[in-house]
Formats: sequence, structure tokens, C-alpha cells
Amino acid sequence: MRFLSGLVLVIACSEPVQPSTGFGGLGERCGIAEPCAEGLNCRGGLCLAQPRDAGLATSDVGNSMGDSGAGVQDTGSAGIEDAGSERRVEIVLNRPEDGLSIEGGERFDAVAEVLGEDLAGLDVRWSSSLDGELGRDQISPMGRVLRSVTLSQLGIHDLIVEVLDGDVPLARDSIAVGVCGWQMIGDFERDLEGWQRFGDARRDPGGWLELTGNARSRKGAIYKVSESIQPGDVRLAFRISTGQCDEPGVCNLNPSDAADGFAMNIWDVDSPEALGAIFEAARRGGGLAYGVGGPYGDFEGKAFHVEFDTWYNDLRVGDQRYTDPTRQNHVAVTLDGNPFNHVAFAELPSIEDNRWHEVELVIDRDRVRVSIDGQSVIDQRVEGLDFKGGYIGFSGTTGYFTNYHRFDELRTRPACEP
Ligand SMILES: [Ca+2]
Ligand SMILES: [Ca+2]
Ligand SMILES: [Ca+2]
Repeated sequence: MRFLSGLVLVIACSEPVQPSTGFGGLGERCGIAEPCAEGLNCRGGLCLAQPRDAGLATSDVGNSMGDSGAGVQDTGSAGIEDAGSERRVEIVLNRPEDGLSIEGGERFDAVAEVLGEDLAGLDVRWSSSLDGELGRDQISPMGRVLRSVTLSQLGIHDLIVEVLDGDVPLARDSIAVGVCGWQMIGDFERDLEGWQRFGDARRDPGGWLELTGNARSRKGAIYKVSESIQPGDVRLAFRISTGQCDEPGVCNLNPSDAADGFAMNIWDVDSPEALGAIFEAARRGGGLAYGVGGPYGDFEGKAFHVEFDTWYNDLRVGDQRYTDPTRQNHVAVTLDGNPFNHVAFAELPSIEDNRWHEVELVIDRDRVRVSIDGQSVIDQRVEGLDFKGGYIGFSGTTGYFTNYHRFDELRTRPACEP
């Protein structure tokens, strides 16, 4: 191989400087007198894209697969090898661009170029790191392989092409493709499979969850116990409705006797069994059925909450345990089971209008964003925030004063920007 490497180096150094304005386009013929356009290399008499990784392997050296050595880019010239026992093949995934981002269900065209002296009997296999094998194609005489691709799983895929001799991969290339979209966690149209109810929470026949009912001294919660939210960045959406009319929608409001509110909670606990004890310990009224830490108890774990608080708690009144940061209805981010710990908040005077509102939450490292009906209401850094993920659900309460507390259509949007 020493001889081969030396020869490759000579070839690399003797390549003409590429012109800044193009001549041969992708897949067109080229030569010393017919250079390729910028960004393309003349290899085997054709203008081809520069390989990003792992273009080269020989059929009898299995461990060279996946090698992304710096020399690969310059080893592309076909016909160097004169030993009949080795088969030199290269593949480059030319389209789409590395880092493409698409919506779920969107189809795109992929193009791979295969280079080698003898392509007879070889196939190209397409696969995805998330979806598995996508299909196999024969290689056209020009070495080009086209495929229309649809990726099903949301998230970041490695789209992989491999040249196969039988089932033996000879060369591969890959790019990252992000598939974006909302994934429904719960729409509550039929049943509560995968969810656990606590206290007064129930599924409404209308296809949403009611946490309290419009009655005094209620406390309810529901948690997704069949899966948990992963640590790190997260994007979630759900719908809420609170007010005193029996059906969601426009309703005359008397905010003076409406309370107490509800919260989306994510508890970093070892198992769903811990949620029962948390619910039992959590307080009614201003505790919003998640208050187990700070002035409400001795919980010392990690948790993340977005509360929709419709009652002003005030330490100076009766047996109340903390003072809210505003007399207005508010949305707030609180932490670790402590409803007093408003690390970010915004006033929402009309949230008790009994209508459905669309809530979106984005946690991007220590930056938290909350939007309601498409309007940003919280967008700030929370010092020291280290989102741990955990079991997600909703809790709500009433006290002396009451409201319905409905939520629906919990969705997540996996990371999709490669
Ligand atoms: Ca629903
Ligand atoms: Ca309150
Ligand atoms: Ca509050």
C-alpha cells in the first residue's frame, strides 16, 4: 500500500487548480482541458462532489469501512488499482445537502454517485439510523442512483448509502436529515391508556381531561406513566381551558370567585410509583396539586412546572403559605415542587375566559419560552436551570372558589435541526 499512497499523493498534487467559475457540472465529463465547476472533483472522467467521509473501501479489507481519514478526498481517481483481486469503489451522497430539515411526511429526492472500474453486480442500499433499511437500487451505467425518500420517525436521521457486493458493504456515505413535526402524546378522545389518574381528575366524554370539576376543595392530577420526557432541550404543546361554564368556549366571567389554577408538571423521579406519594402530599388551593416543596413540604427532588394561577395567594391572609408575585392571573415557571418559586412569570388577566388556549413550551438549555395562542409571554434565562426530564402530567385544584380545569392534546416535537 505504500506504493499506492505515494501514487495517490502525486495525483492529488498534480490536480489542476479548480477554477472559481464553473465548467463541467455534476455528472458531466471532464479532463485536464475540461475542468469541473467549483466544489466538484474530476474523477474517472466525470465531475463529482467531494466525498465527506468514508468513500473508499476494498472488498477484502473490511475494517477500512467508515474510515474518514483525511486522505479520502484525494484518493478518488479510479483505475489506480491494478490488482484484479481488489475492487475499488466509492460512493458519494450528493443530494440532499447535509443538514437538510423537512417536515414529517415530506418526500425528497436523493442522489448518490458511485465510482469504480467495475460496477457490475453491485447494488446500493439506502438506510436511516432511525427507520432502518429504506430500499436497494441497481447502479445505472453512469454510476448514478436516484431515490425518492420518505422518513417516518421524527428526529435527526443519518441517511446512509452503501455500495453492496452481495451483502458485503464496499463503500458508504451519509448525511444528516432532520424530520420535524408534532407527535401526539395524549388526545384523550377514547381512553387513558398509558396515563394514571389521581384524585378528582377524569376524562371528559368531550375528549379532554378535567382535573377538578367546578366544585369546591377539589384536587386532581393525571400523569403519563408509560413513558417519560428525556432530559435536555424539549418542546411541548398542549391546550388549556379554565372558567366556570359547563362547556368550553365563550362564557361570562366573574373572576372574583374563580380559582385556583393548574400546572403542567415534569417530575424527575425514579418510577411512576413516586407520583402517588407526591400527589397525596401536594396541597389543595394555592398548592395547585403540585406543591410539595418550599413552604408546602420537604420534597427535595428535581421538577419543572408551568403553572396557570388564577388566585392571588397572600401570606397576610388566613392560612396561606406564600405570596404570589402579582395580584393578576399569571403563567409562571416554577421549580422543584415549590409553587412559591416563581423563576419566571407573566400576567394573563383573561385566562379564565373558559376558552381553549394553545400553550407552547420550549426549554433550550437554560432559556425558557412560553407562548400562548402564538404570542410569546415568557422568554428568559433561568439561572442554573438543568432540565432533567421525567414524568409529565397536569394537576389542578379548587378551594373555596372554583373553576373547571381542562387540558388536552399534549404534544412533543423532537429535536429536528441537524
Ligand atoms: Ca381531545
Ligand atoms: Ca395562586
Ligand atoms: Ca402563582
